[in-house]
Amino acid sequence: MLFRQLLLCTLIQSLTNADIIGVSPENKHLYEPTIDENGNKIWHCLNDSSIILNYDQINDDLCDCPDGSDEPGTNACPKPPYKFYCANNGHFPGYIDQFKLNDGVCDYDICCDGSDEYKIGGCENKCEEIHRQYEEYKNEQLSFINKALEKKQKIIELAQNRRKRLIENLHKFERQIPEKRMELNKLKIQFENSELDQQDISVFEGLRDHFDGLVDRINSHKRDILKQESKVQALEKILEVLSKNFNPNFNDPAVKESIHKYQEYVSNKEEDILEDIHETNKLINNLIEKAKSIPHSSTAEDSVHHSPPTIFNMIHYYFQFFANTFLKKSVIEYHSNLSQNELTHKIENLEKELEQIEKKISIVKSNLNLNYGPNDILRAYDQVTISKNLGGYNYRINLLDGINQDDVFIGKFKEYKNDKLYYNNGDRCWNGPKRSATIEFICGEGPELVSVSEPEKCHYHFIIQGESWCNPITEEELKSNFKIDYHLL
Ligand code: MAN
Repeated sequence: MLFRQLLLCTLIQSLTNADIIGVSPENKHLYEPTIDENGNKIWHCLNDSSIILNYDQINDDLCDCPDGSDEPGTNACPKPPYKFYCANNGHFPGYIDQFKLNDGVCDYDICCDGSDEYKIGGCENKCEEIHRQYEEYKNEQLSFINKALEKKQKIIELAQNRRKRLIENLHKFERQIPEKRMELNKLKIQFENSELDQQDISVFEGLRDHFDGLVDRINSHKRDILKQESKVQALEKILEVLSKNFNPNFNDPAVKESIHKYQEYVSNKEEDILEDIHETNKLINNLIEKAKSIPHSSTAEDSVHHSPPTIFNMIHYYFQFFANTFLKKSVIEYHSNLSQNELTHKIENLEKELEQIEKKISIVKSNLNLNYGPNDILRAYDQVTISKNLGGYNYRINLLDGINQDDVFIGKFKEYKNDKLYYNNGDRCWNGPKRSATIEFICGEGPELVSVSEPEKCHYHFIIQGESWCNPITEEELKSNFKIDYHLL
């Protein structure tokens, strides 16, 4: 009998030491007793070690410590430092506010073991069933989230492919620019040169003054020669008459010698002098005709005199120099067979083309700079329409474009900021502002519009759910999101 009493006392003693009700295993060490000089078990308040209590003052329903640390398992102190610990064996532990202890309500969502009502009782331990529900919920959640994350990955890949394609297009357009500019410069040079070609004159026209002077000169020489010739002919006539009619009987040696020399002169006289002059005339005429048929193409020196080099010719010159020196290949042709009109047309078209390419580059660049959310994920929703009839209105949402409520325009996509999409500049409300909207996203099967509200007049708030907004879920999140199905308890 004595032995049994001793055993019970020891058991109660050890239980009291080990398990202060409401204290979690990790805080247990804070509630270890100390033995004073008289051999009594004592304990110090947690926030003030100068306050010493008898060990049995813990959970005696009287608040002794300023921080309430002496009443972890009762509702005696207003704000104890730790919540009441429910062990919930077979499930996960819970921590409940002390004011909910022994209030006649079984708070199974926190204490499935019913320990929050340990004094009153009446709360059966439901941990087994609740844990079964939790496991079921957890498995459903994990299987959904795994599938959702797979889908999200595909959506991210789609978004990134779109980004990649945009970048490729940007590079393609950027590569076209120098090609087109070079082509344009070539055409401009050709146009410029065609202007010069038009001004081009034949060699004859260029040297006309010289030719005219030369011809005048030759003609005047010809006239001189003919004049001289007629004088010579007159002289010859005189000498001829003399040589035929002189009287040899006078025996004048001077006359005899002169007549003799005249006869010698006549027998050696060349008859082709005039012919030579004709030849010269013919030569000059041929030269003139030839000169008329040869176009005058200016040499570098000439162009300095005739027209100063333009910027295009200079660019061309240096480009050609570079190309000849480094590329060993001439790229630009100076002249074109096209007419000036055709060249002008081509230049205008090319300029338009360049302008369009530059515009496309700037559109693509600003698109690439837009914030489309983490991983650019919203790019995947370009051209996607999310529609739903809610509250009597049919909503059509194009995330990256705009929102419609039946025929009313609610707003144009403005930006993505702080995980939300903003829309503005919608149709004006009667006697009110222009319509605008905000979209918030939640994780779920989708994309689906799950709710719409109008928190302020004509400002709408939409909630869209979809896998794109799911993230890996932690055990802690699962535990806090879990809801008991009380019908099954
Ligand atoms: C329409 C709808 C409503 C809006 C009113 C404002 O009925 O667009 O959402 O509140 O106009 O007049």
